[in-house]
Amino acid sequence: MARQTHSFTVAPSLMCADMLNLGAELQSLQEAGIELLHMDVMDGHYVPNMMLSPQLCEQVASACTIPQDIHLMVEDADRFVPLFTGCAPRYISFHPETSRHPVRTIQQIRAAGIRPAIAVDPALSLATVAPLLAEVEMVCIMTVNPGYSGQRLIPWTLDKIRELQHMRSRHGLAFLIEVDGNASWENIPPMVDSGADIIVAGTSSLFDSAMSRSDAIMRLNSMDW
Ligand code: S6P
Ligand code: MG
Repeated sequence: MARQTHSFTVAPSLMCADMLNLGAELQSLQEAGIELLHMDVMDGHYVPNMMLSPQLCEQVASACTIPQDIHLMVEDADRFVPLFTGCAPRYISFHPETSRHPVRTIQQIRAAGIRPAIAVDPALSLATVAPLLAEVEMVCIMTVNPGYSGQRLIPWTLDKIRELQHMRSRHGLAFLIEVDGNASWENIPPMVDSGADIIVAGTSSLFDSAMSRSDAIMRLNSMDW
């Protein structure tokens, strides 16, 4: 049977960029036609690591025109959402178990003119988030545990991408499916075949230390299936 063509958007994970050379990194991503920047926010509580601040997101917004995709990995999503509206991102995603009333958090994001999204931890079942699917513009399936770059894929999370795609078509919904974690040259094809619309590209592909940024972008753009 012929494979179905399914294009995808590459969202570079900015925490994997060379922070001491960030201006040049942003310029080359913009020149390469990148359409979304994945910005990981970590509070040292929900995950045992700390990452990107609101100030940095605002500086990035003034240094380039690539829309931002803010991924909140924080204990209290409601408290963090207002901190990240200043950079006018395209999406804010949060982990629904970090909000007492996730629908209210979604409404708060939408009221700020930002597209609401949820991120699904590997251990969280899709049944748990099913009531939220009609409310969001994007669902991020995490294929590693939140907190760090450079981890290995949890293989059965690929089944969740496929299951989510089925739920979307069964209910006639239109949210995009993003996949985040160990999107390597080997893992991207099964992720996209399973239904990923957006691939978060980190150390496993775009920021692969074994190749130049431009070679990595070229390889990503020419991926064929
Ligand atoms: C992980 C974070 C991710 C990473 C990304 C890095 O907590 O949400 O967005 O930045 O997974 O990519 P890689 O290829 O190093 O796994
Ligand atoms: Mg992320």
